[in-house]
Parts: sequence; C-alpha cells; structure tokens
Amino acid sequence: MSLSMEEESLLQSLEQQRNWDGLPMCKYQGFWCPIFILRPLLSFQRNFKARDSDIVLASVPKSGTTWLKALLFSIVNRNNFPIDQSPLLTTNSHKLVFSLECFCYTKHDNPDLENVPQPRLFSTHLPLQVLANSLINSKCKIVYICRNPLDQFVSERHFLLKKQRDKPYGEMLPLEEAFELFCNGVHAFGPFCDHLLGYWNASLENPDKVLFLKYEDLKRDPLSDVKKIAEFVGLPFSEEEEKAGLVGEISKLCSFDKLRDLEVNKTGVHAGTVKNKFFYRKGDVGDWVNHLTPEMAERMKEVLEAKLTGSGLVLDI
Ligand code: PAP
Repeated sequence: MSLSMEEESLLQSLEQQRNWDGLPMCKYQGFWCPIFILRPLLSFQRNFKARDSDIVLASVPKSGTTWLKALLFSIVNRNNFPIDQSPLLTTNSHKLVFSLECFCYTKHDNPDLENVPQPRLFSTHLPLQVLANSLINSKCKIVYICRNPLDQFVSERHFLLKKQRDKPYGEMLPLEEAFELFCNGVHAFGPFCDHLLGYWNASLENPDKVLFLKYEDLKRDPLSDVKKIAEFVGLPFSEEEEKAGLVGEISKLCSFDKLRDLEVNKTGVHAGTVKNKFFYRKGDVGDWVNHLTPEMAERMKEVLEAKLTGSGLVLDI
C-alpha cells in the first residue's frame, strides 16, 4: 500500500539512510525504520487492540526469532497437538506466529485479528518505544530475545547477502563499512543497544510484563528457558508433564537440526520472496570469530561499554 499524503509529508520530514544492502530507511521515533514498514507501523500504532491474553515476541532481527516462535507456539499449544503432529513439522514458524509490522498490517490498515487463535501470538522487531499504546497498557506479555551483537551482525549479513542474490535493493556495502554502521546503530530496527535497553529496562521495571531472554542461555540450557517461558505466560508445566519429558520433547522439536532438516524449511518460501532455509544457517554461538577480526570485536566491546555500563545488562561477547 502506498503512503497517504500525510504519511508522505511525515516521511519527507524524517532523516533517511540506506541499510547495508541498500534498503531505504528513515529515522522514526528514534529508530531506523525500513521505509516499507512505515505505513504498517503507523497503522499498528493507531489501530492495534491488545488483549490481556496476547503474547508478543520481540527481538532485533537475527537474534533467535524463528526459534522462539517455534518454542512459544509449542508451549502454548501443547494440549492442542501431540508433538508428533505439531504444525511445526509442516509449517514454518513464521507462518504460525505473525509479525505485526511485516505481515499483519502490511495489506490492511486495520486487519481483522479477532480470529487469530487464542492466546494470540504475534512477533515484532520494533523497539519498545514505538509499540502501540494498547499493547503497552494491556496486561499482555512480551517475551524478548537478544543475542551477542557480533553473531547477530554476522547472521544478518549472511541473510542479506542471500536475499540480495534473489532480490537486490542496491549495492551491498563491504563488510568493514557495514560493521561500522552497525556499531553506530545504523541498521534496520537499530540502534541495537537502544533496542536491547528499552526491553531490558522494561523487564526490570515490570518483570510480569517483559521476559528478557538471551540466545546464548537458550542454547546452553533450553529446558530451563522453556520452563521459564511457560511460567511467564501463565502456562507452567505440571509435574506430570515434566515427568513425561514434555519439556525435553518441545526443546528437541524446536532444535536447530530438527527444524532445519524438515522439508518445509528446506524448500518453502516465506512472504512470497524469502526462502525458509535462509532462517536456518548455522545456529551457533560465537560464529563471529570465523568472519570478524579481533579488532572488530574490540570495537564492539567499546560500543557496549559506552552504551550498557550501569544498566545491569551484560552481553558476553
Ligand atoms: P529473523 O529475525 O529474520 O526471524 P532469526 O530467527 O531471529 O531471524 O535469526 C536467524 C538466526 O537464528 C540464524 O542464525 P545464524 O545465521 O547465526 O545461523 C539461524 O540459524 C538461527 N536459528 C534459527 N532457528 C534456530 C533454532 N531452532 N535454534 C537455534 N538457532 C536457530
């Protein structure tokens, strides 16, 4: 959908930049908003009506969204489908948990979300400060996942390079230039430090509202995080479920190897253009060492020190 005159004049008043792959972005309410989601974002802010039972996954892109969608869907629907009949076996998790700004509000200003199965699960890459007021003011839950920004940067770069081959927006910047922009917060949905801090502070102020997870913890001890998520969304595992090994079964179903090897994720396509297999690359912690120099890691450490010191948020890079 094209922008209305009012939205067009708003866009003209905003600072604009291109992402590392040439994608046009504008600085809206403090973050780098890909211009193609400006209209969906404005519609979401205006029209979204949260329910107290809603659950929203939030993340910077490439922080573990696909994984967390699979886990949350499985946790919430564990009484609707036995593990061996899970919709995840035939459907990519992005089609089971819809993105608010990249799907729900892209075709309609005020889509009918009444029929989304309860509790409604949504995802977003938007920073906290631009979420619809209704979502903030309701009792709905937000589960946030963050990742070592060096791994996240490497993951995003690989994703954009693959996407670029199919549908180029423009010139892909060389690695060093893209990294410098990233460190300066210039990337889609960035600055990442502000993104992290927005949700981190909210999780400290209101731990019943925002659960803050780390990709690395989820990798190290998925069972413990699966239980934590279930408790947070008000659906704790019963003793019988735990004894029956359901927590482990859900973790296994949603593991990288299991999901990557499914036919749907090897051959399917997301949102008409992006191959599902692009969402499953390596799924490792610390892969950045194979792509970035120690100097780049040092630069990132300085950025994190400058931005995160005093917040209590520690990212182990
Ligand atoms: P999105 O924001 O575009 O949805 P997202 O799912 O957050 O992407 O990130 C993709 C990363 O998660 C990829 O990381 P990599 O490039 O470093 O490999 C992908 O491999 C990883 N990933 C996807 N599914 C899983 C999973 N089940 N377990 C662990 N990592 C996963």
